[in-house]
Amino acid sequence: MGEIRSTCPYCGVGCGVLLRATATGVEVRGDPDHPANRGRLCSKGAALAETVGPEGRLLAPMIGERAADWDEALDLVAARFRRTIADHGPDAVAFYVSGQCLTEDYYVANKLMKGFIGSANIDTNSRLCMASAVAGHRRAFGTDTVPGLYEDFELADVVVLVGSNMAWCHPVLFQRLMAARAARGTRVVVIDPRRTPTCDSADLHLPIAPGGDAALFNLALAEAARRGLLDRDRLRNIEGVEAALAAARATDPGLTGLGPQQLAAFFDLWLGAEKVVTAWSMGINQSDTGTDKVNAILNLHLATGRIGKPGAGPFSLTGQPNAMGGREVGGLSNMLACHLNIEDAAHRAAVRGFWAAPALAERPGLKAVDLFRAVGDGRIKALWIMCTNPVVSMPQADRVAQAIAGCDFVVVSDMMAETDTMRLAHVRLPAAGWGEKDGTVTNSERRISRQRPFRAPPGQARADWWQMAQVARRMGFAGFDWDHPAQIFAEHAALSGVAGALGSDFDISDHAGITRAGYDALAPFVWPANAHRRGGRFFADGRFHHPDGRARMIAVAPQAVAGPMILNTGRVRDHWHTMSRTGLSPRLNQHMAEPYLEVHPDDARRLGLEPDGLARVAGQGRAALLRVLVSDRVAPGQPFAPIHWTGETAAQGRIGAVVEGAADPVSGQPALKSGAVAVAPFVPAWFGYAVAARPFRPDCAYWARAAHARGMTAELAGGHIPADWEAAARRLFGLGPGLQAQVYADPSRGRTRLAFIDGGALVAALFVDRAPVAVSRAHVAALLGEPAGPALLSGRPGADRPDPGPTVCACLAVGLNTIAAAIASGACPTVAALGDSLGAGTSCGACRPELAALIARHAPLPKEAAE
Ligand SMILES: Nc1nc2c(c(=O)[nH]1)N[C@H]1C(S)=C(S)[C@@H](COP(=O)(O)OP(=O)(O)OC[C@H]3O[C@@H](n4cnc5c(=O)[nH]c(N)nc54)[C@H](O)[C@@H]3O)O[C@H]1N2
Ligand SMILES: Nc1nc2c(c(=O)[nH]1)N[C@H]1C(S)=C(S)[C@@H](COP(=O)(O)OP(=O)(O)OC[C@H]3O[C@@H](n4cnc5c(=O)[nH]c(N)nc54)[C@H](O)[C@@H]3O)O[C@H]1N2
Ligand code: SF4
Ligand SMILES: [Mo]
Repeated sequence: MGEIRSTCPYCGVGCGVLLRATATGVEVRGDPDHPANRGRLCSKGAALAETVGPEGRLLAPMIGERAADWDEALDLVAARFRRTIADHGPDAVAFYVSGQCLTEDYYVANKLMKGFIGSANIDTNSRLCMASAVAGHRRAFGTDTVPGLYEDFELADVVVLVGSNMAWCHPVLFQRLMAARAARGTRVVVIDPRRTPTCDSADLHLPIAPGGDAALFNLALAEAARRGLLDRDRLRNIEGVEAALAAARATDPGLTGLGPQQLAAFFDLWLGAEKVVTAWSMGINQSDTGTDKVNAILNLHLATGRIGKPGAGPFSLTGQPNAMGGREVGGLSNMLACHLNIEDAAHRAAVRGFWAAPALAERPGLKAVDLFRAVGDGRIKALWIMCTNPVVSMPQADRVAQAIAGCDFVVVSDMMAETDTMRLAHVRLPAAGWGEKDGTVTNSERRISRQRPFRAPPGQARADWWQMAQVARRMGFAGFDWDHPAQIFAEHAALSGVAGALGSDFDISDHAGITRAGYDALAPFVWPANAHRRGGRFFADGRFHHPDGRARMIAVAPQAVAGPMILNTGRVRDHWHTMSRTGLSPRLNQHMAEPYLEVHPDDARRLGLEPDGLARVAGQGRAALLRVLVSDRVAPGQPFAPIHWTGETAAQGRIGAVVEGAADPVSGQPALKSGAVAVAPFVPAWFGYAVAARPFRPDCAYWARAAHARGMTAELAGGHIPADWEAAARRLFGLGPGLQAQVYADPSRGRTRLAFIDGGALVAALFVDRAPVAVSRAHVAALLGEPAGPALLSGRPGADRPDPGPTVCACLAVGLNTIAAAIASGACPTVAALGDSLGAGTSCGACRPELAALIARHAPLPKEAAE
């Protein structure tokens, strides 16, 4: 069979992939012809084949704990929604969907809720992600338009990354930027309170005070005016210039937390180049002043005319593969479809007519935070959650869990049988996943690409659009009888033509007549795509989408984030959100295997936190237990924790439970990066490390488990010491009393080591210590299934087999110790030399910033050599 062209299901870069189905799964490589990545993939894209196995999939619709067939499940969902609406009105039901839905899924959900049920209570996890960018764009431009293209990162002279850890979160676009930097000397500025891996490849890192971004961009605007750099022609077509300038001039530089030299360096770089791209993501959006921060950035680009030109413009990096597509179809509760406004009567009339909608929603629905509040207090009585895991990812996550648990009727559609949200559903619907689904996604540069299946879904799993359309039909609604996503795409494209005629930027009416064959062959394209305009940048002509054609500058009064301990949260390189898929990949689990709290050495000293010990992080009256990572990459008072651990993968790793998430008044997006917390050491009676050939679920105060190529590994810690470690270990691993055990115990040091042997091979091992267990994880886990030798319990390889240490390069599985040794020997003074001798960093390149940092740390040479 030939290769199938599809798109990576992870980040908003939207890389093209080539898939070849094999007897056991799939081979994945970067599509050299896809304009987003030209063949490149990052570690997550390269590991896709490891995440499409049957493990954990939900295979049949479940009503309670009983497997049902689709007819019964869909009839039940339709009946319960119909009855709830009849008894309590349309606003008593809600959908909560996701930027990982395909455009076709999203379109159907939005049409059903806003056109036929007659409520706008459909919101999406994009509220946690893109809502402030959307609101900022709409305020400035009149519509939610990302003006630029990826090639602008390659054409710019200065690229500013603000609130973005691009090296880890948009790795392939970052590699494109790094290639341009190597070729033409692009200057890169990173604005982030943390010194992230992205900073390691930057010319200037500004460790901004949390929330200080609006002040910084305001000050740059005032400085631009002072230097006479405002674009007088452009200003004539902008409203609100004077007020914005006045607010900028009144800004207190103290709010940025930066010194005069740092500010001057930034102004010189930004204002000294015509071709500047300012790209931002969650460090800007996820704030209770996120919309103002976005507008402070847009103000500066508008006022200096650096917008809509090759190599110049503001650029909102989208997170999820279809965050942009969801915005196009109107997945947010305050949008209509195709960038039309729900508040506008003419827009509503057009959509009503096009859909022949019996009950078009008249006003915006509830935004995510309020939506779950309404679930909690019983105003919403029937809820359908699709393709997202809010019990982990929402702020106040325990309250969200309680709300869902208390709701009369909850449907969850997911690929996986067990997620923290799935566990609370009355009806669980098995969703087709990546590799099985057929549809389109839109990436950060407005490029629409096809996802194509390489196999049929397992069991009875079905596409999300099909599930929604079936329920709509069973509720008695007409207009939902597609039998292929191509028809939905065509309908959406036709509606976009109607929207375009009303002035919407989103118009892809070129494709309104697309056939099944045309859809199957559809090549990636950038919108708009219609008789007037195809692709390209917006606003080059100085015209905007407000009714008067003018842009708006917004007067922004910056505010500081206050508090002695501000919890910053975000992502790690090799995991995707709640890990339901990346957690299946042993390679990806090697990079970071535990939930952790990164704290500055001063905080650690002050609070009595031990390196590698445990910390209790409390906020909202809830706590998480995390491994302590002491590091000066974070500032004092600004600890950082990753978002990826769940009730499935850790005892108390759900960081959403401790985040309050006050919402931005304009966008409704919660502040997910600035929760007030208290941090204290958690001192357990024992620490443990366990490995087993078969999956196990620990039950102690602290645990974090991860899939491994040979089974499963777990870090453990407990409050009290069991009377009999051997019995406790057998319970932990589910092993009978018959199985042979090797035991080593040193009670004086609180040390016990147990290995269980079956048929001469190691099946499980437990290492217990009073202090954090010092064994080579990589070595011990690799012994699973191997013949049990005498040195099994030493926990270290013999002198002949050096310990590679934790994995740094996930693609080629090169460990930290191996790399550090190569650097220290003087043989590898550069990242390129490490690649030549060890292969590290030569595949996806995502670890190159870490390699550069390791060179800086271990090399007998000055840092410049690492560049
Ligand atoms: N590996 C990986 N990649 C991903 C994802 C993933 O789960 N894993 N998820 C995807 C999704 S959905 C998204 S939304 C994107 C997110 O991509 P990013 O936004 O790049 O990722 P985050 O780690 O959430 O946050 C970015 C940075 O914001 C900084 N920050 C915190 N507060 C402030 C502040 O006040 N000002 C500034 N300037 N910075 C601040 C944090 O220190 C952090 O380094 O990543 C996408 N890509
Ligand atoms: N504190 C804090 N919280 C955050 C963030 C942060 O930075 N800090 N970031 C926020 C952001 S930007 C985001 S985007 C969210 C992400 O948060 P979530 O959306 O909750 O995270 P995912 O793990 O991606 O959830 C997707 C779910 O859908 C399932 N799934 C995958 N494919 C399909 C499919 O095709 N159909 C269906 N029906 N299901 C499927 C997966 O198994 C998984 O359970 O988290 C937000 N929460
Ligand atoms: S950068 Fe990585 S995660 Fe993002 S789309 Fe490309 S391969 Fe996938
Ligand atoms: Mo996101």
